[in-house]
Amino acid sequence: MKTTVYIFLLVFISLSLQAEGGHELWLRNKSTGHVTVTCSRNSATLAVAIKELQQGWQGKDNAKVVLTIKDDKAIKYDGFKLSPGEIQANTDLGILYGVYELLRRQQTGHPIEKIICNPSYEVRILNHWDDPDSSIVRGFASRSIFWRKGKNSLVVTDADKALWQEYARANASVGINGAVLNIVNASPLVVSEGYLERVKAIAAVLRPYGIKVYLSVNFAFPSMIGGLKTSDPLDADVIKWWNAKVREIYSKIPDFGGFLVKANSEGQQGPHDYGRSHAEGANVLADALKPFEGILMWRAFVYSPNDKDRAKQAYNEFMPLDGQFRDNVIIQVKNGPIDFQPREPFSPLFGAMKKTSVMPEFEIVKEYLGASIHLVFLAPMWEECLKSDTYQEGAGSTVARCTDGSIYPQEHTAIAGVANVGVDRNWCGHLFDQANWYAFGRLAWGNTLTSEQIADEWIKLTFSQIPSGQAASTLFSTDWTEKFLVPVKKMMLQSREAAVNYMMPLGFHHIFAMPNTHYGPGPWWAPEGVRKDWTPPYYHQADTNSVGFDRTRFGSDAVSQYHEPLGSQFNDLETCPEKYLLWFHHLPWNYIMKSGRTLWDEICYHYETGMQQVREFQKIWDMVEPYVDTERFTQVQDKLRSQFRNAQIWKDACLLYFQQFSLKPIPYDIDRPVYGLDYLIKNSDNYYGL
Ligand code: GCV
Repeated sequence: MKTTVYIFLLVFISLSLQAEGGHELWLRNKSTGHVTVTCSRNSATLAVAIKELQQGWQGKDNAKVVLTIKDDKAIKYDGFKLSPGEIQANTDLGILYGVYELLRRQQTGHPIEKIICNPSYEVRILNHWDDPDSSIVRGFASRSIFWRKGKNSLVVTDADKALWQEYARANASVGINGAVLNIVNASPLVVSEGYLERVKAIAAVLRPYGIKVYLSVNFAFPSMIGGLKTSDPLDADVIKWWNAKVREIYSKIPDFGGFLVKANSEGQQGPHDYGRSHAEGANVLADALKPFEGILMWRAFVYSPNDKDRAKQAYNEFMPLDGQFRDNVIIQVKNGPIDFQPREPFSPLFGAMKKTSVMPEFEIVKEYLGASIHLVFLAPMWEECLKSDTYQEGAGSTVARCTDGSIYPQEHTAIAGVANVGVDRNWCGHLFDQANWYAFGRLAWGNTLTSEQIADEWIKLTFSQIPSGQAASTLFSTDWTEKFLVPVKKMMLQSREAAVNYMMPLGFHHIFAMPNTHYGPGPWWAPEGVRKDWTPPYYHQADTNSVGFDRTRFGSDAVSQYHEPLGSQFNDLETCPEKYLLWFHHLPWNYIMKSGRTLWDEICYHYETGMQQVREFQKIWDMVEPYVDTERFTQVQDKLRSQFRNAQIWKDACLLYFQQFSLKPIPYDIDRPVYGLDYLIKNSDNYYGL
């Protein structure tokens, strides 16, 4: 009898779930009662705030909320004070953020308490790697939402505006307040008259939501499109050109945010081409932006083919320049010293400079973490970075505190995320990739939030089903919590570690089949003539005795770029965390790990564990089927199937390849490889299809 009732209940729940394509993101919830909102001022932003309250209100029916704008020193930037019947802020935008916080609390069943809520960073910005031809580099959600190809590429349609507005709303709801609209490998088109008009149109739609627009520019624009013979930053005509271009932009977009620059990196020109330093280059653009209060984000993603250890180069180039940059320059530093690998120790540039603003750059799009096929929740990776202790000013000098101005004052503070948004119906390609967009915004607002809290909120907002007229507080039944929320959250929180396990555990890094995708394994990939630092053997250095990159004091000495006692901890085998072992150490295959196993065996068990974790995710997802509409359920189920196959490929490829060096058996309690190494090598550019 009990079973019959249970089955009946499940069937009932499933039938009542409406198909959803995921387009509404975490903003699906509608109001369950009436609210009266009073505010003594008017503005486009306040109008949005009032509308949001009325459309998403899930508090007491016929309640009243007062919106108060007044100066309060306890409130920083666009922060706010929240209490049950009032939101107070210094700015209209602060009110809007307060509204989203209030609604989030209602819709996730959290009490509305008296709180002051200030953002950790002044600038919380998405970097779109969108090209004006509408393609997205490392994008997995189809084409750009900003740019279109073809002869009508500059026509702004109502559909464009509607999409940009939805995008702005989603960003504002999690506190994101800026967007760089084009890729760092910037095309000169973006600063041409026609394109600037389109930027102006985008800015107009984003403005009420507090999103400023920024552009990536190429250092060589003056000679590329300005008719000048040089782009030397100290040349008077070059300075004039930048000043005029900036004036032109601000004449169209008075609240334009500023520029992002990738210079002397991966073929992009920069000040070094003219014998000038990064600081000399950056300052010219910064000076042009300064009168308009614009900022310049200058990337530290630099590495040359000749360096013995790519991981050291950014620090080596930028540290000597500390104090030489203008105060509206922020050095944008990727979380890891190499790139956005599944796991890297934090970049030593965090906590290094004391007189220069530094901002973290995270990659929301999963370039190296399974594209939009694998389910990988990235908040734990970013949390790991933000909470890492740099020891800049003794213990407790976390990356978060070194970048948000808590340790050394910075004129500007900022954090960037490479966006994963495109015109796909669900915006990101994978439903769970929406959680990464959400998580970036939440961490940018509050850099001490936990991944657990963020996952909890996102799941509730994305999957709850609100019967009309019912408030959220009654929504999260024990059944839903135990059978849906808890397992799905567990899956999300384990997913990044699972990816590390089946891709590159124990400090392995950059062992992808490199040519195009950064997707499948390719520890063997090293064609003749290709830059060594683009090939996996440069990073894993496997031979028949040993494996790993020696960055100790006997090796490249990258450990010395970290403050003490961290440098010594990484240097010493006893204290180096095993998760970074092969990042910092070159070790024999039979080195004994803390578990008592040999290094080789431990590697094998990690790959196996990762693969089994994905198998568990499949089971979890199948079990929660009754709580998700069919459309979203099947989408994720299909992708998990591919993820499992791909995890198997990663395991087989890496174990069979490294076994050629270790010459040891794969422990016999581990499932045997399914694919052969020759087959995997032959198909290494085609893993998506396997
Ligand atoms: C936009 C990596 C990526 C490139 C990217 C580069 C960067 O190398 O593979 O696609 O270029 O990082 O961050 O500039």
